[in-house]
Amino acid sequence: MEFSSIHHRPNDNYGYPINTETLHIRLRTKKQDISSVGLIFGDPYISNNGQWQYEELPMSLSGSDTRYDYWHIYVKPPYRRIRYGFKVSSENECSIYTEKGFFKEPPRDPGCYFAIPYLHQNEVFGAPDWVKDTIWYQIFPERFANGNPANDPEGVKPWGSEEPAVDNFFGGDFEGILEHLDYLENLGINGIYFTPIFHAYSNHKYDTIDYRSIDPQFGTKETLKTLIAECHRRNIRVMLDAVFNHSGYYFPPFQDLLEKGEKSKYKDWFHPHSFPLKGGERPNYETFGFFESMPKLNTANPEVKEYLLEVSAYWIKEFDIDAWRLDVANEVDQPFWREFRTTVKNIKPDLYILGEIWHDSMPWLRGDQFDAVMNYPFTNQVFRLIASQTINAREFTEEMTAIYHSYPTNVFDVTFNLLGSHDTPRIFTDCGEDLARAKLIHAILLTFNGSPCIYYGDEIGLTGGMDPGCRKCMVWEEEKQNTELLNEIKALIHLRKEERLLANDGEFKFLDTAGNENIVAYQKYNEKRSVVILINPTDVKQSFTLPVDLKGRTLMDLRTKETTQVGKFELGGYQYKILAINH
Ligand code: ARE
Ligand code: CA
Repeated sequence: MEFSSIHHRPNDNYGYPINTETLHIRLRTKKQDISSVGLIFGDPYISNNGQWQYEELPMSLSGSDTRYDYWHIYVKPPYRRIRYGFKVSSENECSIYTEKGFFKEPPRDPGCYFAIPYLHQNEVFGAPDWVKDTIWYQIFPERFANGNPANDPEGVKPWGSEEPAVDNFFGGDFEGILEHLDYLENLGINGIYFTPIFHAYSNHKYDTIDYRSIDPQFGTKETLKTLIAECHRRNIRVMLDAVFNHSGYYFPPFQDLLEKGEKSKYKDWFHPHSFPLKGGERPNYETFGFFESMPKLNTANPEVKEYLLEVSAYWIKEFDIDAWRLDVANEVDQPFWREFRTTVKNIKPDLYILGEIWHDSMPWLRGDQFDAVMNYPFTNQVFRLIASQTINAREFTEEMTAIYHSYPTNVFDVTFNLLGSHDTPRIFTDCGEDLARAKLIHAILLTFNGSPCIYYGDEIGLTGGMDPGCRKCMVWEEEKQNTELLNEIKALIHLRKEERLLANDGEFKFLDTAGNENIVAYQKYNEKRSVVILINPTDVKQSFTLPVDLKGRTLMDLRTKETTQVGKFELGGYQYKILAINH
């Protein structure tokens, strides 16, 4: 038995409440080292003649990555508190794993065990209910549609007449979006994430000049109100982008600092190193990256805090937005985000808070800061599987299993999954403009756990490389759209809305494909029903069998409505299947 690989900690992804009655407990062990695990648990205050009273329940395997096996169990401690340990068995050894180490026999002192002292309602991670039913669509407003030439910025280029550059403008605006809401409704999406819309100098608007005004090239506050009301009428939620890590160069407080230097009353709003302020390659003030146009805000300063929290509240109160996406979220101090959460949730309890973090994000997802993060680890793995084809199905399954176990399941259920964004090359380009692979990667996005997001234009096969290449003008001429891809994505969205299990109304697990390393298989299930998704990421036909517990049963193909028997399967190159079964 490999003792040094056995790991548990009673918090975060290893031990957490799903609700005030139920705990989800996980244990990590070395891959293929342990044959069974039991949970030993009891109430800390119940003993008999000085002997602690405990029960034992078997845990089941919830997945394996490259190095570890993961075991899990749900328990309902009657008094909302628990002490527990693990009975870990291999073929020839058995040991009791506790907070105080390993024992041959279960210790009778509850003080030896792991402790979850009490299940508090306000400590249960809870993202808004509507999120798991949401299919997002990301709009980069300058490039979606130009509905009003009168508000075009100076030097605007005719729509789509040239490649997107760091500094060109095409005149996209709110009226353009309003004109195409029918298109979006028809596509089936029910949430829109807008990259920044506040007054700013650049075409991407991440360099805010005024957090309380709309950029005149996009429209007025009135047009935004109309747009949001129209979205709500169609049951489409609206998410805005909050760029609080830094302001823009032309933000008046920064201009004041530039002008007055040390004497400026805004000195503590930023992080100047010396005076006078100098930009250039290495500015003498802190910035996002080394961009002189993006001076970093001092979010620990109470004045800055108050200012930004008022801004956050303003757009909810006055415009009824449903969500905030937080730019560069991991470079802003966490105490700020805790106050941010309290502020916005007090106004609108079901507001969704999405942090932009590309890395492991557990510290922000403990229920006191964000509801979700942009799931770039997912993006990277589906990219490697289908686009660059640098990993096979088994490796993908292992990588995703590791990601799955790095978060509580209720966090994973609402994570914001994306194939790309305004910060990455276009997925159609990444897939070598291969329609079959583009369809397949969207099939994963729209059947996977989490809340999926489609980057505008990906659905019609828009192309483009790295930023700024990925910010082309949307193509509206039907003859130039990839309608086959569009129809496939529409059908997948429709299915996700129809089949509750696809919208994360159940549990998730990867399935064993009995030795075939080229098939990805996952199951979403509850006591009554299962949906099984099969993916062939190779260009050749694959044969495989599914786990025995489904053998002999009849499955319904949710797309063709044909039925098949569980047994040996065949799946053509780049094909997928979505199958359902009632238990
Ligand atoms: C500009 C030009 C680009 C040029 C770039 C670099 O437009 O063409 O390539 O400069 O020279 C905004 C604009 C960008 C602009 C940038 C600077 O949208 O177009 O780039 O400002 O002016 C990290 C951060 C993450 C951040 C990404 C970009 O962690 O927060 O970098 N994303 C947000 C937004 C961006 C936005 C900003 C931040 C700034 O979504 O659109 O940029 O407000 C790894 C790292 C990640 C890293 C990621 C991507 O995975 O681990 O930390 O993300 O790569 O680089
Ligand atoms: Ca315009």
